[in-house]
Amino acid sequence: MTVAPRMVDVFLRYLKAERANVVFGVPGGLLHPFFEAIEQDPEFQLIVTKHEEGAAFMADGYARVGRRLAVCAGTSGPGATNLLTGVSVAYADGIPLLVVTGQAASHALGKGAAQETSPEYMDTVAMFRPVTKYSTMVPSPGKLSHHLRLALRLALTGRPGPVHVNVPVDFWEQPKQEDWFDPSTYRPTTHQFDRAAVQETARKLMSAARPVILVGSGVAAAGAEEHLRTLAELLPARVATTPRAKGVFPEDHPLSLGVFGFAGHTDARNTLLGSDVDALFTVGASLNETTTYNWQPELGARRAFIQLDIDAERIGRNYPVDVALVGDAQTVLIELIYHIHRTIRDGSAPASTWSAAVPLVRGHERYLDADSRQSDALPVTPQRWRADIDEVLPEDAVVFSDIGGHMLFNIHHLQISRNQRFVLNLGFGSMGHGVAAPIGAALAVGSRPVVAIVGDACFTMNGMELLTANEYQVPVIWIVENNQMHGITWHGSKLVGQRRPMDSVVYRRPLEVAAIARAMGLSAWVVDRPGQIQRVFSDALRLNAPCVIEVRVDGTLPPPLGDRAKTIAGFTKT
Ligand SMILES: Cc1ncc(C[n+]2csc(CCOP(=O)(O)OP(=O)(O)O)c2C)c(N)n1
Ligand SMILES: [Mg+2]
Repeated sequence: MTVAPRMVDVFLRYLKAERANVVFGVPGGLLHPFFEAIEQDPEFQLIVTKHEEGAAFMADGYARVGRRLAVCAGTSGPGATNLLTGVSVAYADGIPLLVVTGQAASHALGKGAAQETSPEYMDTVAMFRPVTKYSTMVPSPGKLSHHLRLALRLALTGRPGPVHVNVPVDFWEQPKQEDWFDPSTYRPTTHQFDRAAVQETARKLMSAARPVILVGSGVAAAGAEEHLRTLAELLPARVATTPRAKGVFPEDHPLSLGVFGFAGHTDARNTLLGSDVDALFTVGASLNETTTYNWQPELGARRAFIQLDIDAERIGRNYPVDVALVGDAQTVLIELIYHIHRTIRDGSAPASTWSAAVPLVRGHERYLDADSRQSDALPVTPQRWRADIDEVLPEDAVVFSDIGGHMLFNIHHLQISRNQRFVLNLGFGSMGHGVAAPIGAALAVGSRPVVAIVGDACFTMNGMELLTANEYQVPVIWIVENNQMHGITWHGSKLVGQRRPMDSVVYRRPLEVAAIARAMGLSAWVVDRPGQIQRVFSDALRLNAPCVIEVRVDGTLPPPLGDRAKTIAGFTKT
């Protein structure tokens, strides 16, 4: 017997057309028809998480690393509100998510149905509005496809972002009411650029003696890493990345200055804030607080300040620009490289003098705390085990960081090279993202090793999702740096306010991370000595299963916090 197509079938067909074949969520009554249809369709994988926030984080990881739309879903009421923080993370960082939530049946709306979240009660659509590009309750079954297409168009056009559709439970099984539209017919794939601005940029970069490029995460979002490298080598220009774009330009490249901003590198800071640079080209960098050392005016004091962003709203927001380029980073860079090539072919040579400049510092001396990187002290220092792991990190590893002191150590002390990737939710800065999002990423990238370097408190916030990874056998390696406290707060408290260490954030009972992981059924190791993690990590990789390495560190060593503390201290003064 063939069943007549229902609205839910149409909905699923759109998801398949957008290659969003994994749905993360926690089923519940008012979204049951959707989850049931996903479960029954062999082209979908339904990942039932332990908490909806984990589902949103995983979808975010899937979209961020897989570079495509991801879907998360929660039932009405608490299912929807539990998604909110994860969706906010995606909104802050421009990640395309389709968020589906349940709703009471249409005939019951306004009558106080169980878990009703209509505009008359706890308006979920309103709750999602500030953290999505579009949030709506579908008004009738016939309008479901229309609103879905509108949502998908917004999620995937311009600066991407999350969108939310809330669907009364009785709509899903209504008969199909609309014709099919192919994605190419409902959302534009435009490649716009301004030719005059591209030519002006080419002229300014060609005539600069000390051109520098500041790479933001927009370059990764546009898949423009290789184009950026071509441009830098062509001039040549020295290149720094924002903290969130760490590794988008390989940090072992001879032109790499490392990270500029929060926990960044001295070369990057001295170069970008120094007086030598005569052309600064920022590509997909929003120039926010963490990227600009609290909006340092020196960064703007250039003969040529060229800013490329997909979002016109960010152009000239914090620094006046000489040339504004609005567009997708890959599209504009292709055009720019073409122009520069043509100028060179016509006989001009780039004026860059970097080739004759003193080469950049490499090895341990590149970093603050060079001694701690080589220290044999027990327990191991946060710097030393990171220097150790650089020796064994696979060349195609995807490395997630969470939020805390460990993040500052990660930004400063890991070296991300070509084909590796570093992922961080610094826009919203939510703890726990680095624990759950790697599960989604591993599902998106299949064979690439996914490693999460997280703090003990981030682990306790969303660590139950390790059960999810174990159930579905998603092979993430979590390295949990255990300093038995909220290290960033403890160290930070000594620099701000009354400058007293906040001892409330030091645990009263020791946290046994490896033991917890084993109780969840994962393999786990404890590392506390220098030179130990290399072998343990290789064993973990061979396992090809979710597992945990607990690194017990000397927590008294401060992370590279300096500028942030100064910023906070500056904010609290009136
Ligand atoms: C959801 C959320 N709550 C609170 C914070 C503020 N915060 C930032 S880092 C941190 C502590 C992190 O501790 P841990 O994971 O152990 O990392 P460590 O600093 O010790 O390396 C807190 C509470 C946050 N960023 N996100
Ligand atoms: Mg900690």
